[in-house]
Amino acid sequence: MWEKKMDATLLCLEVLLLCGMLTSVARGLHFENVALNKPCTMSSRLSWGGEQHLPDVAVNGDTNGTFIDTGNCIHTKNSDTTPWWEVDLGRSYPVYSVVVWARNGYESRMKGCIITVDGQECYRFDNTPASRDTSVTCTSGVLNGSVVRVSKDSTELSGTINMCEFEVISKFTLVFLP
Ligand SMILES: [Ca+2]
Repeated sequence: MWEKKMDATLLCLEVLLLCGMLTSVARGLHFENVALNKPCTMSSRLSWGGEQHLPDVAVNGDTNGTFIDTGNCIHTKNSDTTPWWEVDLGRSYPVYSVVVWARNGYESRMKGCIITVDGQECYRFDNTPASRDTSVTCTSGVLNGSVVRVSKDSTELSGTINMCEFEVISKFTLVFLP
């Protein structure tokens, strides 16, 4: 009888320990925008605004959707029939989701855009997003890679890539906290 009581006590302790570990794990989940302030390049750049609208403004942390005068959004040339923009994360990350902030009133320009991770297709915007900020996950699941690119099919009515912020959300290794 005494041994059974001890077994039950140990079982209870193990359950409590497991619950405690799970709580710690939950606290340790860490998501981060790994594209923030990383180097970017793009196929062409609209000349409005001089040095404004450089490729890096899409990862400057500012989601403001006003294009003119803010220099906060990228815009490929209207004549560019194979436009693309990409960010180099510096090393390989698991890409859990991507958040795109379109230009105010120009959400339709996201239609036709294809997001790739090291050349692997992550997501294709078959339709105009319902809102200016859109969070998507890769259709085929989490992809690993260091270069995340947005490109567009030149047959789309508006071939321009015009967006104000692009976030790559990655999850880091679990951290056990007290
Ligand atoms: Ca921005």
